[in-house]
Amino acid sequence: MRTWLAAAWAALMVAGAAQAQEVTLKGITSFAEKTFYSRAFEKFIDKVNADGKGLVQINYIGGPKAMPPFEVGKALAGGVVDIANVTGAFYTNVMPEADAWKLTERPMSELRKNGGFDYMAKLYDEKMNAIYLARQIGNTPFHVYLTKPIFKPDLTGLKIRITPVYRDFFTALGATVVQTAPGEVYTALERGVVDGYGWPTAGIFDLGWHEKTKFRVDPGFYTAEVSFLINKTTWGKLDAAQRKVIADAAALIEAESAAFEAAANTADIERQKQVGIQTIELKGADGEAYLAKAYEAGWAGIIKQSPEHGPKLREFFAKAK
Ligand code: 173
Repeated sequence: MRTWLAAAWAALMVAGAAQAQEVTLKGITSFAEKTFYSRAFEKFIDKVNADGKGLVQINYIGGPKAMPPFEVGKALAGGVVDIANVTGAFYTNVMPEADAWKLTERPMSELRKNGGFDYMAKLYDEKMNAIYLARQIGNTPFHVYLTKPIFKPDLTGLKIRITPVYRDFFTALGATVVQTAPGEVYTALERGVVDGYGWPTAGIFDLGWHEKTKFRVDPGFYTAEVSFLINKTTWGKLDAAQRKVIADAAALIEAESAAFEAAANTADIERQKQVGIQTIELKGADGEAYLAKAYEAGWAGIIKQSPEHGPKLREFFAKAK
């Protein structure tokens, strides 16, 4: 009897030690809830919460109503939130190099092999106490959207809403730039504070900007980036099974991103046309000069912000010339 009890007790203890308690992580998005750039994150959370029953759950705190987008990077670094959906342009105050993701001309699958991803991962570790999980947006260009037409690659005399993504390029094109979070774009357009804004191909319908937009400038430039990050201290406390739930869900989102983005971009270009947004196409030499200036100004800006890492990132990210 004694031996039996002792054995049963010992078995229970072992089971208890092996089975970690379910952990709940705080998740935040820097884009409005249920809008395009939050959608894949919401899908990721649903998957983690389904696959992670008894192991790990994410409590979705929400978007900019819960926390201003430009504060998400600091909150993640400090562990105020555990997991975030955010673009590098929103946390250049913590890690200026993150804005360089916009300049990648190779797919993430290649960057994960050529050393570029590892180089960035080290910066996330050192500068942000963070682990980079997945890039959910990496196949969508940015555009200039306008309320007034232009006829050449020149924004002189126009006031354009920006984030750090567009600052160097639009300034090089002669624009006067005004930085705002996405949540302030509609009002800025409505009040005539700006004559246009930078934004990727998809998503202008989410916050009603199509009502105030007359023109989209093509070609698109750069490659928009939105990614999932997790606080490193949080990650360090998870066991292998908990980490696997998160890493698998994240990998699935990154693998699906190209198709997910292509469908949204095609649909939104069509919808923009339907609502009367005209395309200003910079053709031939004008288009080439526009794109060349975009990358030249973009890299010059990154290298100025980070003379130590900028040139190295350019080697990994830029297309072989
Ligand atoms: O324009 C923006 O707010 C911005 O920088 C961005 C970046 C990635 C996706 C969507 C918007």
